[in-house]
Amino acid sequence: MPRRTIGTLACLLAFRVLASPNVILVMADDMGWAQTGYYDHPVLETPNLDAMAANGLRMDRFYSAAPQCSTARATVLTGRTNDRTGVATVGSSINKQEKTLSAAFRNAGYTTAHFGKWHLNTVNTPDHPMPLSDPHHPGELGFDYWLSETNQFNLDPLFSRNGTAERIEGESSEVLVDEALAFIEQAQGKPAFVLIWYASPHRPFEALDADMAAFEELPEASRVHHGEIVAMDRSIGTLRQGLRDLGVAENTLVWFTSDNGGLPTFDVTRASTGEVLPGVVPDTTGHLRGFKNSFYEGGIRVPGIIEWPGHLEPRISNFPASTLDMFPTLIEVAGLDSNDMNEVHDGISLVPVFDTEPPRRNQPIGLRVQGQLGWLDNDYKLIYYRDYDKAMVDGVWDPEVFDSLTREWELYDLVDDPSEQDNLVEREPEITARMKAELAAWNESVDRSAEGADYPEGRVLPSGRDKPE
Ligand SMILES: [Ca+2]
Repeated sequence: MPRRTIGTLACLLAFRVLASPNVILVMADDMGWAQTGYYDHPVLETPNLDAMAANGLRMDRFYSAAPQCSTARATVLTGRTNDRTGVATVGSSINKQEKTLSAAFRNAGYTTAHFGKWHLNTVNTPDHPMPLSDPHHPGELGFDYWLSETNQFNLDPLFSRNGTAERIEGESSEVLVDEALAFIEQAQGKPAFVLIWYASPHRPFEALDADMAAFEELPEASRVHHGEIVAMDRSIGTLRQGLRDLGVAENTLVWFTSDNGGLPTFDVTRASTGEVLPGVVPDTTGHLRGFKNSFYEGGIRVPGIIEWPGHLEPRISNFPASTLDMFPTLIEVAGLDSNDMNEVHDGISLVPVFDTEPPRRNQPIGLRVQGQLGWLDNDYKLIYYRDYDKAMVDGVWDPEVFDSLTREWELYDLVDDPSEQDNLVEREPEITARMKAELAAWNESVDRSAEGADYPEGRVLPSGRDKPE
């Protein structure tokens, strides 16, 4: 081969390496916004998340675009609000007609893998975490490799490895990171797109004794819950060190977040089973109002960090951003084909935020779950909402009381009033009217998507493995 051709190839190869970084999306499950050392949590230390935040883009106004597990995960994988995708509520599955982030990476030559909690499938059998007969397992949505469980796991987790049940000894967050690092090491020169979706610190809680040692003063459930975060944080340290050891840290973007806000401080009794779910103390959301399932900030604002050594200067951002932005951002970061993203989508690329603080976000963040609506536009958030927590009756969450609540319009200035104590709907009629109109137009667009208007067939095909007619 002529020397010049070799040189050109080397250049092309170097560009290719730079243009196709590994991408690892790491997501905690039910970790509240305030549950990090870098926000000065009163009892919890998270040295590895703190180091990642100090070495990356720490986003202090990062949102999950839905306040619960399945709906939030749908926004990550499609770049669209959950109701466009078929994921109306917890346990729903993504329509097969959706264009997914994993498929976009695979089409661009990446090897793709999912590790951990999935919760976008419908079959959940007691003896198998996710059989191949499940038509919505990760392999059906663009993942080459998967070690997954429908929902919860803790110590010595039972996973489905590409459809085969396998129990693995160890703490679950550490198991997931070890497996993900092994996958990246074995990628054989291909760039890797990897999801690490922890089941921590979600209920049921289970932690190693050593990880709970610092929390002896806390009630039992809170002690174990925090112990799960300690293990998860340690696994993040293992991940960061592992990438350095493999020599790929500077060619790997790692994006950490949580799927929804923190757990309530009060006990909740499940009306259906009578099971008491103990509250978690200290407070999981800091000064933010509400918890998981809520459209208040405590339900949706979550930790957000992007680390990409050598490509992204460490800084702290207050730019409002969400899980809907992951798909457009990664198209730009990894040079994916924009035709591999659904044309109607809800986020924006955050690449400009990597090194500057844009004065405004031009695309508001829409929220829509089970008839409740939200429109987050820079400083303001408008919600049409009934407060989940108002359905607590003598410590028991009552679905009948919840159904009887009427939805109300609420407007908050999130900068002046981050705890959302002062409803401005009456005092700011112009802002309210403008945001209501924008929200109404967006809501109609989501209705059209939900009916299948964005798909080539013009309708939603039956789910499962059904092929277009
Ligand atoms: Ca969750």
